[in-house]
Amino acid sequence: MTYLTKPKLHHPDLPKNELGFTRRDYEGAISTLCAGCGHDSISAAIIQACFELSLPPHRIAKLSGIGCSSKTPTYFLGNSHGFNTVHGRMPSVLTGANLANRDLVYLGVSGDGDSASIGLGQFAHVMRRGVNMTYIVENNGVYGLTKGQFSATADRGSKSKRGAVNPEEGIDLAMLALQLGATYVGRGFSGDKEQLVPLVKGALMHPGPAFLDVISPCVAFNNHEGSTRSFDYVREHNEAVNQLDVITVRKAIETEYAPGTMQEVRQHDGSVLRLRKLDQAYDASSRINAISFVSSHQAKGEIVTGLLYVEGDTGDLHEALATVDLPLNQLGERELCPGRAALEKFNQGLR
Ligand SMILES: Cc1ncc(C[n+]2csc(CCOP(=O)(O)OP(=O)(O)O)c2C)c(N)n1
Ligand code: SF4
Ligand SMILES: [Mg+2]
Repeated sequence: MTYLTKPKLHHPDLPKNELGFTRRDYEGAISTLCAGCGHDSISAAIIQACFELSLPPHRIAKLSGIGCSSKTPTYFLGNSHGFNTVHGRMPSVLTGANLANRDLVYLGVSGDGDSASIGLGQFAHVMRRGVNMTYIVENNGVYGLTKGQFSATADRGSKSKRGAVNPEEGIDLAMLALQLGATYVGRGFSGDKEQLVPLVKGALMHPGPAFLDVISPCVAFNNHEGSTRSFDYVREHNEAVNQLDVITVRKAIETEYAPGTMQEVRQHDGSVLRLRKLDQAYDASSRINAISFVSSHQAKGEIVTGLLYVEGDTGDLHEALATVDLPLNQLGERELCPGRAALEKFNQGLR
């Protein structure tokens, strides 16, 4: 058996969301990851975010590559669409699915090996093309599934469990996403659910390419002294710049903040992202500011977390390509097969 189903018993008083679903309706099979793995906390945050946003499970498509992180979609959203692709190829499959059916909410889940090594080219192009999706990398600095080799996000000078020192520069995927044009970029930590759940909610509501780098310690191979992806190291070097509140259009905006302590971003669908600034100097609406702030803090060994950058009113790949408004499976035969004359005209246009 490759997965274990959960018993269907529900407590009758479990809180329900606007659709009448409980949190249990957003869960998946029982996790077979190592006890304490950061990835399980990210799955819990995704479940919480989808439950709180009252997303209809059948309208979500979850896609992943290969790795412990890429196995996790089995453990959440058991009533949603799912596609487990080849190692590093999730972005192209997600792009194709999104182009065929723009009505679904796309959630790509990947690992640092999956996205920063074999899948780096795919990662770059899905960001620069502006695919409307939430892309989460569960970043532990190692290839967990194949027993703990350094991945391309491991910091130079960090130590493996057996004491080997990583001689290569690490890739910061959040910085890359910023440079490549993602319009919502955040960094979270699997050990900080209070920060992570709103980051995931904001990403799911965002109408463009949203990227989250979530530091997620691997307790089996990368949670020792000398690692820069251990629970202790991340807690000691975590520099949170803001705390996010996601206000959907259905909810009234009430909270008051002192001037200068809050940054508000209104999104395309009317929802509002409110950033309670923890660092007064941090401006999440400037891509250049985000790049310079994150890199200067990185040089001091600090891990900057929070919503690093967001653009309010953004377009996506469908807008750039001027595609049809309806998903392909809702088009009739006439639109899908307009006849020989239309094909001839189209071919002439390409000559
Ligand atoms: C084409 C191909 N090459 C190599 C592998 C072996 N492999 C499986 S998972 C993996 C790395 C996984 O690392 P990561 O994406 O960081 O996920 P983690 O297990 O750390 O969550 C590798 C190299 C593979 N499955 N397919
Ligand atoms: S090997 Fe590491 S990444 Fe994989 S399940 Fe265990 S703790 Fe998690
Ligand atoms: Mg990994």
